[in-house]
This record gives sequence, structure tokens and C-alpha cells, in this order.
Amino acid sequence: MIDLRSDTVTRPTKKMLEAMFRAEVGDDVYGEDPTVNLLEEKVAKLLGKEASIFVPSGTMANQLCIKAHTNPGDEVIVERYSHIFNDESGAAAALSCVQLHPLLGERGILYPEQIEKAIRDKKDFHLPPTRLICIENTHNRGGGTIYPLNVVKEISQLAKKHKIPLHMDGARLLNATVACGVDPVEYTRYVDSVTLCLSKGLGAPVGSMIAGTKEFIEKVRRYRKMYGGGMRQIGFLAAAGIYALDHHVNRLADDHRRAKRLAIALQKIPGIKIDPERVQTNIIYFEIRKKGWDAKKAVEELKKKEVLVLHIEGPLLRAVTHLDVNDDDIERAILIFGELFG
Ligand code: TLP
Repeated sequence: MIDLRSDTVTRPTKKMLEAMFRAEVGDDVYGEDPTVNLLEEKVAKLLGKEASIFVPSGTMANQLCIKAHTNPGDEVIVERYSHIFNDESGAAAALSCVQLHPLLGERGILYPEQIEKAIRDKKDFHLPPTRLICIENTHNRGGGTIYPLNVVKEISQLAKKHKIPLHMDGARLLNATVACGVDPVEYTRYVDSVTLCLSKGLGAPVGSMIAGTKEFIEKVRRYRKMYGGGMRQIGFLAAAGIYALDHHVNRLADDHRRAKRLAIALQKIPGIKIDPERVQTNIIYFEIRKKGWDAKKAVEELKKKEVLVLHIEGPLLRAVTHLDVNDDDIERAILIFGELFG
């Protein structure tokens, strides 16, 4: 199978498994797991923040940040197609009792002018207080879109002016930084909290990180316990994260190159609609435009030929490149797309 559904599907490499096997562990709820502590120090440094914390998933990471930044009844500005708004099962409403205020971005990117218009007037008690702004980098549903640095800077200036914290869902932040050739700190210096997934392009089996001030991370630590995310001897998982950060960051560029190659080849197939110009990192979206076919049938027929893609909604399909997909797999997938939709 050539599994292009998501970069979450990777399996640990042999060397990663060896690193996991060798990990020293302790009880992380007591703060006694040396490997988790090492990972948390490493990520705090990588992201230029005072502290970081290991959590089970990217969803929990976002939700803990929302919980720690807000009070019930507050409003949180998000992008219309963001993961927080669409793919976290309504958690912000259920767990933090906040109202999400979705704004439509340009391929997922929000601009300061539209955010400023959406910030509520504090003096009017009819209105929910705007307590948090969330941005997603890279933006998944936008097409793996990279936030331009100057836009993040301007949003941060706006947020500061209004004394509203800025959160970055950085599940794929390192895809953005590798693609732009910038240090992650160039982005994270502008945000109050940031998440980072170890289990996507980086190839670890489990885990996400949150980084911020020491005070913020201590608040998150309490909520992590409340949400049932306090885990015990998880140095084995942290070791996978450390290995991923040491060995799998620069190679994200290969995923980007392969996604571009796939997109350019798919554009030449008459039954497929795609704009390769939009592909900035490892995610591509496309539509099937062949008579008698719809997205569901396309997924089924591709599966019969051992290519897995994800149906998003309506005619939209997604393919994502990652650690477990090599150049040969991409060439084979291109041939199969050609056979079915040419
Ligand atoms: N995204 C998954 C699906 O849930 C859509 C995927 O396959 O892409 N932020 C962003 C931007 C994400 O894309 C995801 C996962 C998360 C957060 C949540 O991470 P997990 O799956 O670890 O909860």
C-alpha cells in the first residue's frame, strides 16, 4: 500500500525503535522521567520558549492551550477551515465553554485587518470578550500553506495592542520552517503559545508538544492532568520524539519535493483538477473530474490498486507525503492515477 492519507500514518523506523528501547524512564506525572524532561528542554530551546510539555496528541495540545488562555463565555478567533474549528469534535465548546469566532482566510491565512474587525468592543457587555487568537502553520485544509512571517508579525502586533494572547497550532510548524529555510524561533517569537506534533511528518508514533512561558506551561500541566493526559513511564515515547527531532527534520524537504512532483504529474492527467502552484509543503488537495466518477468511487478504486488517499468533503481529496513514502512510491502512484483518470 502507498498510504497518502496523512503524515500521521508513519511507523517508527528501526533506529527510532532502538532509541525507544534504550530510553531511561521514570514517572512523568512526578516529573521524574529523564527522557521526557530532556525532550521538554530540547523543544523549549528549539522553539525559543521558557518551557515545554509533552502531551498525547495535537488535539489535546490545542485544547489545553485554549483552556489555559480562556474563561467560560470568552470568544476565540479561529480560521474557518482550521483544525480547531473543524476537526476537534467541538472540544473548545465542550471543554473550555468558549465560543469560536471563525473567519475565512485566504487558503487558511488570516490577515490582521480582518482579525481587527472581529475583535469585540470590551466596553459593550452584550459582546463576548475576545480572549484568544489562533493561527495554524502550516494550514492543513488551506493546502499545507505557510504563514508569511510578516503576517504573523503583524498579527502579533495587533494582538499585543489589544492585550489578546496569540496561539499557533504548529502541528506542522517544522514543515513551514524547513520549506522557508528559517529557524522556528523566527515564528515562535511572535506567539504566546505554540504546539508541535511529533507524530506527523517527524515520524514519531505518538505525541505533541506545547511551548510557552513557565507559568503558562505549569497551568497547562494542571489541565493536562484534569484531561487525563498525565502519563507515567513515557520516556519510551519521548525517546522517539528526540530521535525524530535529531534525524527527521531536514528530510521534510524530501516530502515537499515529492508532493510537488505528484501535484505536477497529476495536473497532466485529464480527469484530475489540481493547481500545483498551491503546493507549498507536503499536503496536496485535488478533485476528480471524470464522467461517472465521484470522490468516494475514486478512493475505492485507488485502494484496489493499493493507493490510499483521503476523502475530505464533496469532490475534494487529499494526498500527503511523509517518511514512509519514497520516490518510487510516488512514481508508482502517478502511474496508477494515470491508469484510472487518464
Ligand atoms: N490532523 C489530521 C486530521 O485530524 C485531519 C490529519 O490527518 O491531518 N492540528 C493540525 C493542523 C492537524 O492537521 C492535526 C491532525 C492536529 C492539529 C491534531 O493532531 P492529532 O491527530 O495528534 O490530535
